[in-house]
Amino acid sequence: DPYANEPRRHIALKPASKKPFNAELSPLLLCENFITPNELFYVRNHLPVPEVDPDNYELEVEIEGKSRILSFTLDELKKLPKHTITATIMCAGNRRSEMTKVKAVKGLNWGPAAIGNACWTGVKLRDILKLAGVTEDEENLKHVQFEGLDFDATSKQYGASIPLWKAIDNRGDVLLAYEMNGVPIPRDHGFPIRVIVPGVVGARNVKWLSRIYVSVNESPSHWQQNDYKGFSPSVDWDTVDYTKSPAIQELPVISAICNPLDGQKVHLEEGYLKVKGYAWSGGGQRIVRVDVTIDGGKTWHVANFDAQDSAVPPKHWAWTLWSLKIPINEKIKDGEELEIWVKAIDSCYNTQPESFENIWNLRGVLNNAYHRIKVNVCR
Ligand code: MTE
Ligand code: MO
Repeated sequence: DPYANEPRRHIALKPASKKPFNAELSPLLLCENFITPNELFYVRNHLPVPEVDPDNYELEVEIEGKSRILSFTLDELKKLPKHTITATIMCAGNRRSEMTKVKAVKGLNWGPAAIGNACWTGVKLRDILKLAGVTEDEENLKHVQFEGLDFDATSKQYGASIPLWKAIDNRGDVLLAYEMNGVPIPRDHGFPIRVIVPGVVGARNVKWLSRIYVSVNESPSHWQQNDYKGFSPSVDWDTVDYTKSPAIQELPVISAICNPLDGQKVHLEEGYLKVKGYAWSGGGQRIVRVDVTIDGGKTWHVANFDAQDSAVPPKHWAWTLWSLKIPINEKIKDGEELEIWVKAIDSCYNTQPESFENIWNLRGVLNNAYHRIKVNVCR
């Protein structure tokens, strides 16, 4: 069993699949911490978790067209200038369970908690690339490929790539991280080294990093070429052509209500309904406003920000936690159903689509329509 040696997991992580292990937290717990505790951070593994001996760990760095291969031990990486960023990572399939209600999609049935926010410490990828002789204005080299130490039954490793500009730009903040919230990165999250590509889809944040390849083309891996891409709602499994869509990198703006839960009975606090959640945008954009409605959009209430990082766009990588007390009209009776909607607006004034119907895609990615939940009022 390739899964015989998996790490222990916190019981609060509810598995969406066990082999490979994929799990998320209850949204109620998720929005309680601006920094998600390591043991509660969602896990998205495509393959068994590799066991890596930190003393024998080596990272290889190769440049297409150059014969020299650099290699770094863990100690050598730790001696390079150390940086810390606070960044949210989100799976492209976060909130898939809502899109699949419109029409079935293929993929893990994620709720709204395939997302987490952490402090990541490590070496700037830019510093490594400079040591390898890669410059800001390479003419032919366009991508940086990453390979993980996890592999499938045919010995194919997990892999992905990002554009070279993101890797080399000082504002890109791409890290080869060895710490998560001040401790060595836990096994499930990529021990001993994982790539943190802030503002970019989870899939490019390669865990258990073994090799960096600076190249002319994108990663040839399945996950770069034939997965993690968006399509028109009219594309189905008979007509899909993966060469026709670009790989997802920066993610669009998203938000979700974490408390109350969909279908919950809610108690009013002195005539008010308390609502809490998160909002986040990719590409280093900051959340500037979160709007909530309980009357189908006739009245929008602006939420308060309970926690937001001070970083400025386009280097704002962390999510925003928000809350709001909505006054409930006395005419609303005990047991009556209320529908709550939320949408967020980012610093580019981009906002979320209203419904899933028009953004539906066969793989169920980019699920960022208004989050809509129903609750029953208890008087
Ligand atoms: N890296 C490797 N080596 N193997 C993987 O399966 N999964 C990716 C990414 N990096 C993956 C990986 C995906 S799809 C996501 S969403 C994030 O890791 C999840 O990171 P986490 O498990 O630390 O939350
Ligand atoms: Mo993912």
